[in-house]
Order: sequence, then structure tokens, then C-alpha cells
Amino acid sequence: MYKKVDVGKKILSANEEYALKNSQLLAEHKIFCLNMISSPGSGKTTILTRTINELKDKIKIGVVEGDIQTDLDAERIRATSAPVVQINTNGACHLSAAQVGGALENLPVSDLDLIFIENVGNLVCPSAFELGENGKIVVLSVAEGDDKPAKYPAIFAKSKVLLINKIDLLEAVGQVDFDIKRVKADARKLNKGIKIFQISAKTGEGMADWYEWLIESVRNLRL
Ligand SMILES: Nc1nc2c(ncn2[C@@H]2O[C@H](COP(=O)(O)OP(=O)(O)O)[C@@H](O)[C@H]2O)c(=O)[nH]1
Ligand SMILES: [Mg+2]
Repeated sequence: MYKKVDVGKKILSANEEYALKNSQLLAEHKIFCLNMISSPGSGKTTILTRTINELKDKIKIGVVEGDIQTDLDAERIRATSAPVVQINTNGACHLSAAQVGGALENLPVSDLDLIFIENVGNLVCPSAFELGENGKIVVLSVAEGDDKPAKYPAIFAKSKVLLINKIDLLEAVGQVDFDIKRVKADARKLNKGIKIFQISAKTGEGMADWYEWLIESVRNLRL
């Protein structure tokens, strides 16, 4: 006879164990950490370089760069003078918490207020792997089509913030191909609390509200 005993403890997967370690380290240093997820080319690295340059005097930002291959994005971040660690996944479609843990060991965590993790370009796999972050940021650019929240619901449902990027291209793309109202309504249907900012990382339009949200989030963590 077997007796079922509920020990009341959730068994964590190996990834969740590493994610927990990362979140403990980040909490210890009062660092706000955001996991940035999008399709390739939506503008993650451009958003990061502009954000770092604009907020340099206000908050200390470090970056973990995830890519399948190359350190091209890490080079772009390095040009801002922010500390950055590149992870090459060698084919894997997402970052793991263990990889991020290794990267955190190589960042000056005692000196940082905010860490961005730029995940591998992909709207699917990265949404399933917790890294120990405080929140996920999903980026969607206007040239990708307004059906993406409906087609890739998981990442929109899980994110704290949706950045609708490349709004400087809205006119060229046309209202029919990218109906911002539809994107916002679909995202909010999946996630009532999601914050949405319409930005252009190229011209800087709309970025001020995003910066304000970041500064506020860092401040709240330190209260
Ligand atoms: N027009 C326009 N182009 C942008 C904007 N943001 C990024 N880009 C361009 O989009 C391309 C991909 O950007 P990148 O930051 O590498 O995207 P990532 O793959 O998501 O990191 C680059 O050529 C950027 O210059 C924007 O707001 N407007
Ligand atoms: Mg990039």
C-alpha cells in the first residue's frame, strides 16, 4: 500500500533552481533586472544603447547579451561604456538561468542599479524560461504586423511592459498593416496590467515615459 504524502513543496526544475539563485543575488544587491524578448530586428539593442546613453547620469546599467553567435551586440553596448557580458548559445533559441548566473559573476553587481538581459531573438522559446528577472519586456516593431499578440500570446501574457518600437515608420507601414489599437487591445486582453509605450529608438520619440518607468521601478526597489 502506498500513501500519498503532500510535502507541500514544489519541486523545482534545474532551470528554476538557477533562476531562484539569480533572483536572490539580484535582491541582495537591490538590482532591478529586466529580460528583453522579441523577434530578431525589432530594435532591442538600439533601445538599450539609447536608454543607457540617456540615463547614464541617473542609473547604473549593466547588460547581459544573449545571441546564438557573435558578440556584435555586446560591442554596440560596450561603445556606451556600460559593463556587458556576451553569452553565445551556439544554436539554442533562448538563454538559460544557468548561463545568466555565469554572466552575473562577470558583472560588477555591487555597482549596478539595473541589469538588462537581451534574450535571443525569438518570440517563443525565451518566454518559457525564467531567468530570475523582475520582469519581462516584450518588444514589437511596427513592421512585424499587428497580429503578433494574438499569434504569440504567451510572451504578451507574461510581460510587464510592451514596447511598440519603430513608430517613426508607422506612416510608411500604414494603418491597415499595423493597427496600433488592435495591438494594444489584444495585448491587454491577454494581460490586463501590461504597460505599453510607443517609442522610436531611432528618433527618441516616446522614450521619456519609458525612462520614467525605469527610474521609478529602480527607485521602488530601493525603498
Ligand atoms: N526606423 C527605425 N529603425 C530602428 C528603430 N530601432 C531599431 N531600428 C533598426 O532596426 C534594425 C535592428 O535593430 P537591433 O537593435 O539590432 O534589433 P534587435 O535584433 O532586436 O537587437 C537596425 O537596423 C536598427 O537601426 C526605430 O525605432 N526606427
Ligand atoms: Mg540585438
